[in-house]
Amino acid sequence: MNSQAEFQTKAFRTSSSRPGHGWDIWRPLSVAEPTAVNLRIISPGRKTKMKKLFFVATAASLVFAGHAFAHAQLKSAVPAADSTVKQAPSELDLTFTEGLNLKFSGVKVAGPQKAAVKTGQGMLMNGDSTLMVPITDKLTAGKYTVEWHALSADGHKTSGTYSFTVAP
Ligand SMILES: [Cu+2]
Repeated sequence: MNSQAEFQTKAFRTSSSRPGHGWDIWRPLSVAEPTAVNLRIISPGRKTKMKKLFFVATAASLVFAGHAFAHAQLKSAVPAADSTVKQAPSELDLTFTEGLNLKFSGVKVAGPQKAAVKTGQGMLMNGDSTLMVPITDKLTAGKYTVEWHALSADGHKTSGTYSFTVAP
């Protein structure tokens, strides 16, 4: 190698390894435009972190989606939905999948010919997940519809309707 070729090689190496020179290496990185340069600065460790973040975000969205179906749904009732009872109940027990906020939870009961049934002050039992509502009217034979609304302790509203029949 002659001395001039050696000098040129050194000069090239020097200029391309100096910050501020060799713009193809030190060009500004753009997040919106993933380039080979961008990908190169993401170390294997950072890739793993991003994978973890993606996993956490996916899991979180699944949890939220699942929760939309989970909060304060009616689990069971006494008298049970679609049941026929011989004895007129003196109270309704509605058990939910979550604890309720009593102030914003309650029932409306309608009897045959949609006549309103008088109910007393509801109360919560069973870790606030069972709403007990006294029935002040004496229920006669017929089909009764319970329209319930609930506010769960986590602040979500749900509502629903079920019926039972009194057949002494
Ligand atoms: Cu909820």
